[in-house]
Amino acid sequence: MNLNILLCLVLVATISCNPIVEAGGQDWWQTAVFYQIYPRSFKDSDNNGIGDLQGIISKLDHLKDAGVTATWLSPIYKSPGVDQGYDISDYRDIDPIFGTLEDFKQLLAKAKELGIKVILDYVPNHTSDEHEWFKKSLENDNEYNDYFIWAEGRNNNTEPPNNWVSHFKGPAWTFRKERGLWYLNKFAPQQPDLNYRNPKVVQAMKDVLNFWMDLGVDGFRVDTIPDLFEVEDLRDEPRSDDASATPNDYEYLSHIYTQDLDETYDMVYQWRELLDEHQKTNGGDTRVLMTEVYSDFEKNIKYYGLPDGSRRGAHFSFNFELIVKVNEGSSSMDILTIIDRWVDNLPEIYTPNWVLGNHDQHRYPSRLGPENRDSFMMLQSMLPGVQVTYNGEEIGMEDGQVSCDEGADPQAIKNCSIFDAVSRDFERTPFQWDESVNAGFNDGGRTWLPVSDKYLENNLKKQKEGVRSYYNTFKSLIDIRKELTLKVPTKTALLKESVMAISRPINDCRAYHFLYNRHGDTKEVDIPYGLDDSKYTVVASKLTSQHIIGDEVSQQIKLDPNDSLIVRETC
Ligand SMILES: *[C@@H]1O[C@H](CO)[C@@H](O)[C@H](O)[C@H]1NC(C)=O
Ligand SMILES: *[C@@H]1O[C@H](CO)[C@@H](O)[C@H](O)[C@H]1NC(C)=O
Ligand SMILES: *[C@@H]1O[C@H](CO)[C@@H](O)[C@H](O)[C@H]1NC(C)=O
Ligand SMILES: CC(=O)N[C@H]1CO[C@H](CO)[C@@H](O)[C@@H]1O
Ligand SMILES: [Ca+2]
Ligand SMILES: [Ca+2]
Repeated sequence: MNLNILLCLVLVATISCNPIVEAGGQDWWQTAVFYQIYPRSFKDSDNNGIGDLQGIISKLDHLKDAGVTATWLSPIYKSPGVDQGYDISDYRDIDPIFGTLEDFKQLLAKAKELGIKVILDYVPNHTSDEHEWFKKSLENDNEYNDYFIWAEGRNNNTEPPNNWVSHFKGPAWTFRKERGLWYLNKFAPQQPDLNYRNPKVVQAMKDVLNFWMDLGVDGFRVDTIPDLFEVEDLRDEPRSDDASATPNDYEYLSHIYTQDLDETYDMVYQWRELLDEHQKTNGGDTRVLMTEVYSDFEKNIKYYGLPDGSRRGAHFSFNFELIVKVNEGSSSMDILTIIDRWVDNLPEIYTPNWVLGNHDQHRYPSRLGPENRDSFMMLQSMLPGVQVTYNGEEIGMEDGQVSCDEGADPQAIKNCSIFDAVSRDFERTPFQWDESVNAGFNDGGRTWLPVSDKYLENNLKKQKEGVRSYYNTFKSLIDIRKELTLKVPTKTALLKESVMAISRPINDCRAYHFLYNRHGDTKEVDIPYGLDDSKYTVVASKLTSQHIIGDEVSQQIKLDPNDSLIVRETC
């Protein structure tokens, strides 16, 4: 029995006691909102069109104001920019377009002052071909010759060593006459894959993590991790069952020898040990490791660690199900099935998490219908565990409008006939701060992507002034979430075929209930798991709802089509 419960039993006669909320020793990150900043698009301090660290510093108060306690920044490392910061030429320095290491230290200091944790992106799969390590490897320097994956080609070295295909199409190998060998690049040729079978590489990359933690960084988000290891003997991959793929397409092969290898999980577990060790040695709060994996549930949970917890990996591995499996047409039943799977099947020692958007996916108000944006905002906040919010979601930002000639996404602008289908620029347009020129992103200079036309009707300043606004909803949801610790059960129900319900009973006398009538007609439903004689107060509702915050409702409640709300039950 834990001490809190014991204390409660002792005190219960005299003091009202709530062991469920108070107990548990929940760590800072477990129900936190992690706010992803895409630095290029957040705030441009020097009016050169690209967001930067001083811009972020000047807007950290916004995070504080919104109630956010942790932020993760998309890559800010020194990079030639072939793949928008995912080709890193120095893991220990800031790219000049974003600022300097001094700026970053200033950012950390200000964040610390405001109580906001700072998480950095970690891109371990490959460096830039301009990284010192690669230059030395190219010169066959003894120390570095094995830092990358070099191999002799087939057919007397005239063809790549095997049939592997790059994510960006074509052979995953590039020939360099300096060494007379081919190197592996699973993305662009300017992104040589690091050789994780070389212990020196493993150590050098661990040193990078320590470098940033020594500066005060609170954790890392690891970019698409499955590609870390490949089989050592470089054997050919078999054909996939995708009949429409051509040999140049990544989808042509089944990636059984280049993705999700056991060694990759082990490396994640090693990084976790390193983070834990850093905390043990230097004190302070938990350093958090989060992994980005677009794989199925079974693979994804292996990144968390072994099922019995004997080895731990990521504190959480992003759950993208609400992105990849939910669309505008999804029924309440479809969505609840997805939620139940995570809630019911994630081993209890692990913490669930919920993501609605990021810099690689169309913004959810555009994907799921602008009309449904606040319903999904409420849904996400009522789910157990970590919430991940992409910058702009707190004001319900939709995708911007970008044409191919204004675009920047390197894979998309290569071929304008596929731009609309594949570009990620739409979800990366500048943050909409206010109604001034360029939405307050900068002082009217150029902007690296066009500012959305919608900024006059939708910007942070306007939403702060509104009584009912997405931003105000977002803030009040963060307050509610403070009560929804991991100990609070999550109960789902489908009512009258179209209404989804999520109940979070905190104790016998207090619960939150989320109801969402997706499609269908007006429905009258009984709040499930609620008691007849309880009091029900609306604490959040869709902006167009007839149910206004503060209204008292009965256990039986009427919901218009697409209406949603959260009620607090008290007795
Ligand atoms: C293999 O390539 C080398 C270098 O280009 C050439 O000298 C040699 O003749 C080739 N051998 C065969 C068998 O084609
Ligand atoms: C409800 O939302 C769906 C999806 O966005 C939309 O197609 C439909 O028109 C909405 N229904 C009403 C009555 O607003
Ligand atoms: C551009 O994409 C279209 C549509 O997939 C394709 O037919 C065309 O060959 C591509 N052009 C180039 C230059 O790759
Ligand atoms: C594990 C890893 O670093 N993967 C990255 C490989 O490169 C692509 C393209 O730059 C990134 O998107 C992945 O995150
Ligand atoms: Ca700038
Ligand atoms: Ca690799």
